[in-house]
Amino acid sequence: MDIMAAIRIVQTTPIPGMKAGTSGLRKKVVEASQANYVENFTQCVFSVYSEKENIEGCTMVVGGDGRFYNKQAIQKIFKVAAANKIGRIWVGENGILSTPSVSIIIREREDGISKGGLILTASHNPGGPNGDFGIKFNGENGSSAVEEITNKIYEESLKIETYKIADLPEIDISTIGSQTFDVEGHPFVVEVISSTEDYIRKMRSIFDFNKIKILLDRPDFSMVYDCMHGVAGPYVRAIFGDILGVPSGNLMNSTPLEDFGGGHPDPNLIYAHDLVKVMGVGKDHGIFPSFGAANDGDADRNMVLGKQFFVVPSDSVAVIAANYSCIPSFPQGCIGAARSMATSLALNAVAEKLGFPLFETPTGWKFFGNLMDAGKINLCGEESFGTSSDHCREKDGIWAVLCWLSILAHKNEGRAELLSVKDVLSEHWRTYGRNYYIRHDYERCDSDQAKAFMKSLEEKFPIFEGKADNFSYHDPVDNSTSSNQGLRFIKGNWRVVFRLSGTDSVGSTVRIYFEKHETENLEMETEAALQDVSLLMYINYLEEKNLMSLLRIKLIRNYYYLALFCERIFAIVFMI
Ligand code: G16
Repeated sequence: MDIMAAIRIVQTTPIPGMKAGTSGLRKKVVEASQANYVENFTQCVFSVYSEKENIEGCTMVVGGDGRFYNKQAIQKIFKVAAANKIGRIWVGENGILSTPSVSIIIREREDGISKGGLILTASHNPGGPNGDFGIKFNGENGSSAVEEITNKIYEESLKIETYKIADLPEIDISTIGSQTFDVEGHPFVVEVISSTEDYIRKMRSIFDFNKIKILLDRPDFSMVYDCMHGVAGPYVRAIFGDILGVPSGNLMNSTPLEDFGGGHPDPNLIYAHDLVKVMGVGKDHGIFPSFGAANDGDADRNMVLGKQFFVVPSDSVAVIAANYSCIPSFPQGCIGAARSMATSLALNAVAEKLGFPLFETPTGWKFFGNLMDAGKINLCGEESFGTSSDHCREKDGIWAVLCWLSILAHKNEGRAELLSVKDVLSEHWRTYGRNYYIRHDYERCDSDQAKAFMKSLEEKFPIFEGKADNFSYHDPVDNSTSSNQGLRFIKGNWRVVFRLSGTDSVGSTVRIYFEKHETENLEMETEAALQDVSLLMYINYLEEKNLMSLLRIKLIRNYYYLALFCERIFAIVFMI
């Protein structure tokens, strides 16, 4: 007989700060684990969503990146969901589901019957009791909720007085199978599903695994994958280990850990240092693998490396666009692409030459969803290590790695000598030019100071001799406008962008992006190529007072800036 559970109405009070950032709510565990936090948020999601959709008896997906506090949060979500008359929850085994796999399950499992899902992730942010926790709501199309919805959830969170909860027992999520409860006459089913099955099926339908295997079996090719102890591990072991035959020793950090092994699960040159070392990036000689890849905590970001070589994410999406027809499910190539404004213009060069439309959106994957739903694009990418297509409505780290392997497999067909990742990039730059690109981050700045700093920059617009503006996006599909999305300074072949991060759990991060397009000097060091651009900005347009207060916090970690700073001092001394 089904276990019976009663519904209770619990008195609560609003908890400030439940405003979604670039992608959902991200908070320190200490804050998110306070009484009523998860219940308040979940109740607000269901209250807002039920105004739009009839959710009684519906199916929803729940899962996340396996970080600390997810398991407790999942049990709380079950209780609130049952009391709000949700009919069934698909939860990943042990609560594990990567962000792109949730999107695929929402869209495709049982013909897309699900009305949406809750993803428990703070993405690339560190985990553990002192780390971050995150929760976000994805709608019926598998995409992160749009601002209209997240703003309503926030408004609701400011006035919430009660939430509903079903008195369910602790539900076992470690074994695949279903458990049914009788919640005051309504059936409530928790179905524990395989974390990987739906995702692997989808990847098989997109890629030619046999062709990729021919590349991986070449005696002159080897690859290493760093899962950074995030959620990618089970997917990577199944696809790259079991199906494609990559030795298990080459699949690094592939067990998901609640604290990501104490690391920062962000696949970039700083935090994916194990992989960077294995691949010999920055080393002159040695024996290194031909291909390296890494994903972040929830497996939606990707980093691709060649032997002693780093692929800049903005270049990565441009290379994929230029070679899209190498991937079996895109025989027509790119029908349209989108990039966030801060992402380099490398994709524009491909769009121009190959003649497909290009959209420039604000930062945040959710902005791509409308364009995909309207059939306007089938590829998108961001500088923040995100790339994906319309096969789901999230960025997809493993998909991007498989794209790269498909391109390499295609280009190496019948070749005696291996065409490397670096060779692919050099060929790309010769055809489309090269966008030298670098990002500087000033983390954990005081939020008021960071805002004042941005304001002081806007005040410099009139004295800037190029074109400067505050980016605003008009969505061509739903006609909404998102303004204040970053400051652009453009002059000739270079561009500098400033924006505040939307993924901080504490304080503010100022991001500065430097870019320069070159058609001739294609093999320079990035820092050297951009030196004049960054120096010019730092010397002429930054408010010294604001910059200094930001830098006091960050100077030590920004070695590159330190070098520039010294040069600046020399330059000033020299001018005097
Ligand atoms: C999230 C969004 C991305 C966005 C990134 C930028 O990534 O999903 O679309 O590019 O944030 O973050 P910020 O605002 O800090 O620059 P993720 O991987 O954290 O979900």
